[in-house]
Amino acid sequence: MTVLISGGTVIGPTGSSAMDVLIDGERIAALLEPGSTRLGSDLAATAERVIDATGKYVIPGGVDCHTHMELPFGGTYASDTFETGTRAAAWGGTTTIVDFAVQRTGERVQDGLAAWHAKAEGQCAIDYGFHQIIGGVDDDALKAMDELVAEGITSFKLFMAYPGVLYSDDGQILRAMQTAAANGAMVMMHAENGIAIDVLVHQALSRGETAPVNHGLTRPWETEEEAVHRAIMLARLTGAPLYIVHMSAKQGVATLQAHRDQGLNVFGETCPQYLYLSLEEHLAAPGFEGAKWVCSTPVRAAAEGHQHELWKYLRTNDLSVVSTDHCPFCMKEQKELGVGDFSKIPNGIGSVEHRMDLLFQGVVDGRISKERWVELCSTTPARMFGLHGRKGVIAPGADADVVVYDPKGHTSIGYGKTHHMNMDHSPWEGFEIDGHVDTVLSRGAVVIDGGEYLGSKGHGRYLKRGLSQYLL
Ligand code: DUC
Ligand code: ZN
Ligand code: ZN
Repeated sequence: MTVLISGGTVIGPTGSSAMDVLIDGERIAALLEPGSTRLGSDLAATAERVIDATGKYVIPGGVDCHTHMELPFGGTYASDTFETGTRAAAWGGTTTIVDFAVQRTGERVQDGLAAWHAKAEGQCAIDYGFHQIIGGVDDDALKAMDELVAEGITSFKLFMAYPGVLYSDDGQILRAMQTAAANGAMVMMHAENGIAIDVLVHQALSRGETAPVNHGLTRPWETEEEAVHRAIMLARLTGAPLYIVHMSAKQGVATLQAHRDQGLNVFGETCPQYLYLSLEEHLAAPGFEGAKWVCSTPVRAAAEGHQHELWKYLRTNDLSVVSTDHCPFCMKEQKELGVGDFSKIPNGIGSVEHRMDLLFQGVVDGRISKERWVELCSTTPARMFGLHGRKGVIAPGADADVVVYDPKGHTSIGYGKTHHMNMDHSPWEGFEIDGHVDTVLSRGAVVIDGGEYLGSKGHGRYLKRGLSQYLL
């Protein structure tokens, strides 16, 4: 099928211009000046479908490089399946996810990966790739890292938190980084000092401090900054590239910035929850309500000024990517596991549907430019994780993953309003966005159009990824 998206403003990281976009099958065939006759005197008459984007933005579909569909966590599972989670992503203008396959301590890496393929295959509405969590670094796991790079899994997440579950000690991190330095893979780090945090958690509980707010109080910024610094030192020592996930402490990003300024291949990611939510307003909400916003790293105190600083670091590129860390849990029977003990609340917030809108609000509010919006949400994550050329750009030859976004539209986020994630509440209840996802195409197929879902389960394909484009 040929599709012509006409009359819109095409946005990329380096600028915006009035262009018509011609799609042929699954790929973008051409960008044309409006009214161009180079490919025919009346292209609109020959295209099988014309989408009128007059007054709208035409952007590359969102690339959310940090999701956890069906993640086993804290005795339960993240509540979105690949089917429900990728459908919700499509509603919000995200057309690619990179999810985390899990190897837990004692399991074979290849078995963890096979389990993730089995969960996702034939279920997804949009294209998907995998990172691999290495929860048990040993000789076999290190060998598996080399094998996986050849299979298109070119990034590995390690945890400095969650002792006894996914935690790697410094020696394990060092060995995994040496392997990555040799095979070209990216090391992704959950940078929190889990050993210190576990002591603080234990002490808080023994004092009877059991409410959700204690989740944040027992993970103070020092525990993040210390781990960020240690991870960077180990990366420096080994020569491995390092991407620090879900950064929320301004001090951690300041440390990252200092080492980026020295020319190290170290990168930072943040998520909408750390830009908009706070310990005071959300985690400390009355009763058990704060459990909705329990995630790790935690949402931090507005009084400490993290949120404002993180927006600044998005502008300076010390934070290069905004992902969601989508890890949804219902209140009923899931978050409720932690009534009377905050440490038993499953960690995670669902946002896969709202990232593009939430960051567009940052454009409206004058915090980032519209070009930076596209760069943070689409182009850089694609380049960072080996999808450049296919995803994250509107250019001839790229996959036709395109969003027509209405900057004059409006989106009311909330349960029973705009909400397609498999959750019994919205962590974004009441957020009003001065923009709207109108039309979404995934590899040339219209999946969202005028408030209707037209996609199908199984349309989404597995993406074998290359190495990061940011490395020499
Ligand atoms: N953080 C979360 O909030 N959830 C899942 C895993 C993680 O690191
Ligand atoms: Zn993490
Ligand atoms: Zn995560």
